[in-house]
This record gives sequence, structure tokens and C-alpha cells, in this order.
Amino acid sequence: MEIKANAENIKTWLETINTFNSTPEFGTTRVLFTDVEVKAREYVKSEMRKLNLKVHEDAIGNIFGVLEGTRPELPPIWTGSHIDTVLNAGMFDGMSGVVAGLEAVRLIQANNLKHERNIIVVVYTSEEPTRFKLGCLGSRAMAGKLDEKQAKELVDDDGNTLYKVLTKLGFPVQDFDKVPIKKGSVYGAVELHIDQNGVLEKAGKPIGIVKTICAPSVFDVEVVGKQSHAGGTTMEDRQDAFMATAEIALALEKLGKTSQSEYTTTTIGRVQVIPNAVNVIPGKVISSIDIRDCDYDYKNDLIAKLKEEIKAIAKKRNVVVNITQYNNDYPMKCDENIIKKLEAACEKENTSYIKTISGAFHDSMLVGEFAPVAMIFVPSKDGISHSPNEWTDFADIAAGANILTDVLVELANE
Ligand code: HGY
Ligand code: MN
Ligand code: MN
Ligand code: MN
Repeated sequence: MEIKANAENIKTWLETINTFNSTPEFGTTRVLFTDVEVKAREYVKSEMRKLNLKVHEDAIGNIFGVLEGTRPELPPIWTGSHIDTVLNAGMFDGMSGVVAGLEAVRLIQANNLKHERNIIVVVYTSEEPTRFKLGCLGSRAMAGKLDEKQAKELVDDDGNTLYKVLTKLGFPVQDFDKVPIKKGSVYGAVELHIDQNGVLEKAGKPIGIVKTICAPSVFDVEVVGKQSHAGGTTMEDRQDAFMATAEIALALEKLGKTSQSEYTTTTIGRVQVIPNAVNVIPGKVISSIDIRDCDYDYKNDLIAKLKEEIKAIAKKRNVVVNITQYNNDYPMKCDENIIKKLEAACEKENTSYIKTISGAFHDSMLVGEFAPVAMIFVPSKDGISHSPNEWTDFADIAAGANILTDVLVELANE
């Protein structure tokens, strides 16, 4: 490939997407279908059109930018990622994969690289669980694991359902049943993403080739005790919803730390204390629990153990605990054929790499339900992500875009 990826393009695209931000004073926040995210979508679609891509969207807002091949009737090749963020995030998680896809289709045209299959840059809707507590909504619907009924049940903190938000934004919700992708109708999908864990930086490698993507199970845990006076209620008389939640949190952490699997993670990211007043013993506490592993059975064993512990804590503290489970996702093994192509492309581009595991989930975890998937990782500085301090060198993303381009073209001619 004569013309190589240009880090300046990557920088411009990422910095422009980053202007669509509702918390410029503290990192980047671009929550699904808020006005900044809708503006970012419009910007990416306009950049796709400038790159001669034919743009369309489905009923849940997945965006497809199609670079026509010479045999468009064949199952296409996908690349892409997400542009929505967690709260007060960085500018690379997700966006790196979208702009690397844009740069890849630019390189394919600039180098006049022939390809039979269509190559499609995809922006998946809502990879982050920020608004609806469940992640990968767009790729989940593509995998046939999120239908219209569930879209009417997913509710944000203001009581809006996903379905209502989609309808208000004018998406063709009547075609929700057309979102699922038939197995075999996509020949392969390669996602570039930051590694979010510092493994590449520690190994001094610019590229990671992902073997397996760990999968989450997410819960809401509502603890109901007895709201009462902080001074008038003796320590013996309390049914303190917060202290019960704290004991559950420590039990969760212990299960994570003592796990036999090195890829187990357990996290409580959100806590709502009701009524949340200095001198009132909380009557109700709602917290989120995020449990992950690369081993599905191991994850479910841990969940069963946690539920036992919660039962015992509830009894001892005389509180009621209601658990709502959002998902129980399967870890995704990446496709050996594409992994081999990625390794060969790294050798061809004289770029060193390591094989690695993704502790973070990605859209590829669900796309893998209907197509062979693979992921290219680029290094996160100090392993930081989901933070304003997230950083990846633009040159590293450009190096990843070169590998991505090689493999997309190879797959598109297979
Ligand atoms: O949480 C995750 O693993 C992803 O970054 N949304
Ligand atoms: Mn993320
Ligand atoms: Mn991501
Ligand atoms: Mn992702």
C-alpha cells in the first residue's frame, strides 16, 4: 500500500467528534440520542458521504457507510465501532474504531485497491450502557437479542423508553423487525479499539490482536429497609438500606478478588440513596452491579454465590433485596481465520503485536453472533479509559488503520 494512513486525518476527525460534548469542562460526555450525540452522528455521516460512502440507518439507529465493491451481491465486510460515551469520558473509546474505518476506506480508494465485496463502516447505536443501563443496543438488536418489546421496556432516568426516543427522532421503528442480521450475511467484521487496560503499553507493542472478548452480566440491586431518624433510631433498631448495600458491595468485591479466573471483574458504578439526606437513615438504595468474565460458566457460578450472600445479608439486616438482571452476555471468541490475516498484515507492515484478551465488552461481542469477528487493539496510555485522562497516540491509531485496511481488502477479495 503506497499511501499509508495519515495521523493528521485521525486527529482531525477525533477532535471534531470531540466538540460534540455536553461536559467540556470535565472530559467528554456524549450520551445516546442527546443533542450532542445526534450532532456527532450527523457529522460522521457527512464525513462518510465525503468519502463516497452510501449512507443508511436502521430502525435502532445503526449507521452504515457502504463502499461499493465490484460484486455487491456477496456478503460484505464490516468495520466500525461506536461514538457514544460513558459520563466524563475520553475521546478515543469507540471513536478510534469509527475514524480508523473512515481512514481505511479513504486508503482503499487512494491506493485504488480493488475489492469485490462491499466494505461497510458501521457506527453501532449505544455501545455504552450510560442511558439505558444495557450496552450494545444496536449490535444486540442486530443479533436478534433486543426486539421492539424490550425497546419499550428499556427506560432512562427520565422515564423515556428507548422506543419512544427512537420514534421522536424519526427512526423507522415500524421496521424494528428488519434490524436482525441473518447469520452468514456478513462475511467478516473487524473492529479497531483502544485496549483500555495498558497491556500493550506494558509490552511495548503498538498492536494487540484480540483472542476473546469478556462478557458482562449487569444487574440493578434494590435494597429496601426502613427510612428513619439518624439520631432517634438506636443502632439495634435500624434496617439501614445503605449499610446492607455496603455489605453486599464488599461481598461482591471479595468474590471478584478471590476468583480463580484472572479475567473476573466485579464493579458497582452507580448508587442511588433514597432520600439521600444527611440525618436520615436511607430507606432504599438502588445500585448497579457489573460482573464480567471470559468464562461464561465461571461468571454464572460467581453470580449464584453472590445471590446466596445477598440472601444472608438481607435476612441478617432485616431488609428486602430485589434484583433485576439486564443481560447475561456470552464471551466472544474471535475468528481464527481473521486473526491469522491480522498477524500476516502486522508482519507485512513490519508492526509488532501481541495476542490479548479484552476485559472490556465491545459491539464485536454481539456481531460475533452472526458473523466472524476480530479486533485490533491500540495502546491506551497508562491503561486509562472511561476517564478524561484517556489517551492514545494518533500515530498508533494510524498504524492500526494500516493493518485494518490490509485485512479488510483481503477479506473483501476472499
Ligand atoms: O464497559 C465496557 O466494557 C465498554 O467499554 N462499554
Ligand atoms: Mn466504553
Ligand atoms: Mn468502547
Ligand atoms: Mn466497543
